[in-house]
Amino acid sequence: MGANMGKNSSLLDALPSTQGTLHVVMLGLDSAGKTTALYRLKFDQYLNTVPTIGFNCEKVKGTTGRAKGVSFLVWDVGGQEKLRPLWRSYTRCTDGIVFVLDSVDVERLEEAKMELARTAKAPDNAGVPVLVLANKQDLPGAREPREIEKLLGLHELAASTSWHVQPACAITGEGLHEGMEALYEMILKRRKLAKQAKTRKR
Ligand code: G3D
Ligand code: MG
Repeated sequence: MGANMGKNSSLLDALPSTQGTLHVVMLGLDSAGKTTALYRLKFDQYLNTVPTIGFNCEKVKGTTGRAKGVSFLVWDVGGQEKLRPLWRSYTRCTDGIVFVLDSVDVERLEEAKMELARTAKAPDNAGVPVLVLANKQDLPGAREPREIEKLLGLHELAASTSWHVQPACAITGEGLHEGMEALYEMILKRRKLAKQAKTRKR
């Protein structure tokens, strides 16, 4: 954790300009693989990094499909409840949520489900697309996307919340960029719908 964490303002001042960058928050239970996924996404490209101040934050570029060249500012906020009021002020207008799941850890699936529901149902996050990274697919016993869909209760989320389950292995990086592409597609779809709704109102 950064030792120089002062007031909110100094945190915000430390952030890079994010014009045209999509804001993505990475969530999930401890040891699901959030940090591994973030640095694996980052590792294949060489972009400026942001110093870690109680959490990790990296600018990552999409490499596949329409997400190619798109900049994402990805926040790996960890499980540090204490810091949430602080980062919430910055992540309020998040474009997407990446929920990282340990696909083997069946024992904590219920806990993961609750955490995801809490996040998706927060008023700040209404309609924000959710990418579920079904991580650790390299391990024996890893659950398949279809099963995870059911176990996480994704169908119970609000109809306005679009979601996608992407099997992944954060260690090799398999599935990570495909996941970001899927998230980007959902973000575009949401924007298009918002724009149409606005036009109709006129
Ligand atoms: P977190 O940031 O969500 O808390 P980490 O999780 O990224 O710190 O990862 C927790 C542990 O899971 C790490 O192992 C990491 O290597 C492992 N891990 C992450 N992704 C994968 C994956 O796709 N496959 C496998 N097999 N392991 C993964 P350690 O041993 O360091 O605790
Ligand atoms: Mg971590």
